[in-house]
Amino acid sequence: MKPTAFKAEPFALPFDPATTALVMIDMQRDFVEPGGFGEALGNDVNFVRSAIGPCQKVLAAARTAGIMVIHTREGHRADLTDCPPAKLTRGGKTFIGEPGPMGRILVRGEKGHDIIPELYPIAGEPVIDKPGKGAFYQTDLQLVLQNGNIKTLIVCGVTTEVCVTTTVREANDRGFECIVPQDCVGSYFPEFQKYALEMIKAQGAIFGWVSDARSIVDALAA
Ligand code: TIU
Repeated sequence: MKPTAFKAEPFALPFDPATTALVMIDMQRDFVEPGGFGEALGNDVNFVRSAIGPCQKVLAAARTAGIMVIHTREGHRADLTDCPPAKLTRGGKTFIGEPGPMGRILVRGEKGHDIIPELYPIAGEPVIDKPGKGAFYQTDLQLVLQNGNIKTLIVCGVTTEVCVTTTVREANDRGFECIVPQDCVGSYFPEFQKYALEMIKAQGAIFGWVSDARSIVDALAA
């Protein structure tokens, strides 16, 4: 594949497939299926499930194009020693580490913590386990990207205003160019979805670009 550009707002983003990675943020049962952390916080998971189909299309296009694909999962050690006490106290009906219908909420190794079958990683795709909202904090993501000579990130996943934009901000400060396909990210709150996306591309792409699944798929297939 030759270098080309993603159709995006506020302007097109040139990219080279050899230095571009897809980062799929936290498409875990705990956030997108009933009974997990998202629902425990009082949210309706149906709001974020619309991202699954477009994410499948972008994931398939990335695999076909042969670009690097990385998945992240938010969660904690079984003994919760890597979970800040302040994070443990926050939630709704159920808290991190407590039993739920898909195992202990947001605990590594539990069914709810794992990635949904529709977007499951295949061999060769790194999975980054992260204790925080941002994918760079206390993980080896930066090292993986640097070793892969990656400069551009296509960032998908949930939720738009929490783990997606936290990661995009972290990546932007580290010199990566981030593009977010708007239909591949989901929020439990429609107004947060709208404004989180507007913030990314405001002020001449202050910390990233916004696009859509179709434009990403078309550019990767070009
Ligand atoms: N609550 C919420 O919107 N999100 C999170 O807690 N984690 C992620 O976004 N992955």
